[in-house]
Amino acid sequence: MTRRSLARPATVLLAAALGAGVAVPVAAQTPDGLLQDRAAQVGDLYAWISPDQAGSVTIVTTWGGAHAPSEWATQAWFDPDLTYWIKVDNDGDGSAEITWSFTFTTRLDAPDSIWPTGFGQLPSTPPTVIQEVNVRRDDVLLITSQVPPPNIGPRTTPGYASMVANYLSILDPNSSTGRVFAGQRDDPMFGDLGALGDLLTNRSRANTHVVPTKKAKAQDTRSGMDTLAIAIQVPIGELTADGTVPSDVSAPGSTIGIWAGASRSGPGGDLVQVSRVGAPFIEQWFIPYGYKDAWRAGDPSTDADYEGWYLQPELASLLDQAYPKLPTPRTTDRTDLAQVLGRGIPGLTQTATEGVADQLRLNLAVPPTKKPNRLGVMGGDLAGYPNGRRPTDDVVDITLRMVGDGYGASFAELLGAVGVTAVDTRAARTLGDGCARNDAKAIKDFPYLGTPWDGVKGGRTHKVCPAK
Ligand SMILES: [Ca+2]
Ligand SMILES: [Ca+2]
Ligand SMILES: [Ca+2]
Repeated sequence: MTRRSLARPATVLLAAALGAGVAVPVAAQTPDGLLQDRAAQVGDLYAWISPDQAGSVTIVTTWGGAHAPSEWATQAWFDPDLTYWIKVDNDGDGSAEITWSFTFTTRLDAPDSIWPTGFGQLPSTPPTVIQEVNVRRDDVLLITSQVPPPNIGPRTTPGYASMVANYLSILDPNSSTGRVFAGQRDDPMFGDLGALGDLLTNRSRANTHVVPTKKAKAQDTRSGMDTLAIAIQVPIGELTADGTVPSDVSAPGSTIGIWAGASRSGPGGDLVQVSRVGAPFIEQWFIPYGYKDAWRAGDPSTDADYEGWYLQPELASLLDQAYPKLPTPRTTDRTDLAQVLGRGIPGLTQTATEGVADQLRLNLAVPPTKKPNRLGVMGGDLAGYPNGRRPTDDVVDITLRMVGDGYGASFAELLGAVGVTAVDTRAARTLGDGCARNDAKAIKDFPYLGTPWDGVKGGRTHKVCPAK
């Protein structure tokens, strides 16, 4: 196999997409595709039914990227000029019926102090900087709750792990239901994202890459890093269109679509949407640079414009070029990806009837699994991604295998039974990043994400991660 260039002119890609007969949105006049507004970046979106709260859905979002624990003074605060939000579509039209929004106020209780916090064991100083979160559902204020200080170290924030319980609030005090949390946690995203960014390298199979290097154990390049998280837990009956708790998996009203993003106050005070995330990796791996700005400002109800990028994913071609010894995945007519990622799996997660809509779809009638399989539906576990997303779901491996035509026998069979053509090439089941688990231990109950690494001890970055 000859070595080929991984670079392709954008015009070729655009022509390919246009050839699909699908409308492609007009890119902004000067798109750069770069999200410079770091605070507004949605890291990841998770939604699942936890076995310890089977009547509720937990939705977790992470913000502002990962930060080193010692960088808390500049990285571990929410931006008071942003409106962070989580939306739910419960009738399958791509538009939201429910919006929770989160705005933050920063209070300076000791403006004359040079020190940002007064927590811990210096009794003379009151906390200097206090953040509070105002939680609204459809613009109605539900609660104002305090944000914990970041995990600074044993003198300032001793006993941090048990402290989190003091910062959980009831989401809706009127009905005394649900819970909410906003603050620093371990970044739950795991993966050898550093190697993947280098021409889709799987470090544990680097010898088989078109640019071969010695293979090595995969590293979790997000290990030892913290992030900001906003989490809510909502009773299922408050999410459905008719207020009931669905029990029929195949009923159309059993699945909801979820997405999250942030809006910034623009000139004149209007909110301008600057980011959004539904299913993982759609923006990074499917939407080209010239369209990312428009994508981030968009709404799932108009995502049909982007269907061409699902049907002819550049990622399939890049995987083929990066791993020439693997069977060539289909690079056109990928109705499987448009269906699974953009519309949902018929009978399991399908919501939208027309076009694609980027949402994380969750079937509320599928009971939670006590011992989750990291490959979710691909691993025979119907309570995992792409049916919602649990923090333990290995969305890197799942996505790369779907795109690379390595669906696995049971997932391919499940899709075939509902009329979706999925290909399972045995060799393509090796696609992934060789990293199977997060470094921090999840806590047993809400908000589930692990305790943040403290600024003194720190965490180990690039930690070798388990392959299974
Ligand atoms: Ca709707
Ligand atoms: Ca982590
Ligand atoms: Ca992985």
